Amino acid sequence: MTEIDIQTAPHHAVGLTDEDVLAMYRQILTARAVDERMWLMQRAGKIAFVISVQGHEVAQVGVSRPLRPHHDWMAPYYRSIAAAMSFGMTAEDIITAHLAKADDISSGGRQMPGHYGAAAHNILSVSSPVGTQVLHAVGLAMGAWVRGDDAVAITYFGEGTANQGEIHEAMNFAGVHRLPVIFVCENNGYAISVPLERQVGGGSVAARASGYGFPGVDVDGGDLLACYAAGVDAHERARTGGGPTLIEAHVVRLTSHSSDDDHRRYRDAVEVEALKEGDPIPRLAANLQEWGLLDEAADEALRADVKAHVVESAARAEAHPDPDPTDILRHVYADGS
Ligand SMILES: Cc1ncc(C[n+]2csc(CCOP(=O)(O)OP(=O)(O)O)c2C)c(N)n1
Repeated sequence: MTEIDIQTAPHHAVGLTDEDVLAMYRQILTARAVDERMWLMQRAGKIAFVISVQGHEVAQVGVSRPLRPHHDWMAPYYRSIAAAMSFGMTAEDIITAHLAKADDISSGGRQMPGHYGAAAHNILSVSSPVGTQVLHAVGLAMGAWVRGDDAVAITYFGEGTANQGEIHEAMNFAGVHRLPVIFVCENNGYAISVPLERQVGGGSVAARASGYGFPGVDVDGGDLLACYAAGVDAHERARTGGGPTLIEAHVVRLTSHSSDDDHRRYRDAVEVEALKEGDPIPRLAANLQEWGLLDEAADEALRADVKAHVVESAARAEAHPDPDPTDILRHVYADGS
């Protein structure tokens, strides 16, 4: 491997050890492998619907890393596979949820795929209407403030969702009360088929933050260290009474919006082909090699290990029992069952 000056390694400069960065890389690879496996399972008729994290993994793992699992709170959205994993959900948990098995920790098989939630990991359940989770995160942050603890809430959403009315209400309220909340907008340039220029007046989501009275930060969502540094800064501000931060991470959506969509109907062939160049994973792998943390053989071994772990996780998830149809109304009404 390449020799690198320990004092100048860029990950050390943002406070990450070699082990930290390699663990984050493994998490990113795992989220990608889970996603790819689920597309195969969807095509095989085992999973009804997939909505992908592909292209967003680096941003999610980087920004989420500074948060404290079991202490801070997460209000995710449907692409939050890597974020949910950084709070403790496993590959098996994610796939079990998509298969709607009885012991799915998100909902016992009662939610549609992509609707993560895990009480044991402080992860709120995803709601289908886009944007509702942002108000929930502000509520969580207010709860922490009322209790007087230093918990922070983080929430994630797309730039299309950033235009919903409740996002403005949530951010304004959080700004007025300086609540400990981190808003993460993962801007992939599309809300299903609608491109950015038809969604966001002025083109920038981060720029809106000054109107709510807190910092808005633009970050390259393919740059792990920049995302991590933005997360550290936002977390520190929230935890110490400095109020909210809005992070806009610019990412690519490598797939169609979901398995029910075909992006070739609104992205031309040149754009679809060019997406691969924006894939953050090969870029991160190249960085890790530059920083002396990985060589090609080690990378291949790591990817093979991750793939085997995900294949085994999927097999275990498939073997879990299906829910009993007779208790379909459990958790729907307050009947105590
Ligand atoms: C209130 C509401 N309106 C519309 C929809 C349908 N819908 C689901 S995802 C989506 C696009 C959201 O795009 P964006 O927020 O940019 O996130 P991305 O999927 O690109 O990550 C829409 C319109 C919905 N679920 N809820």
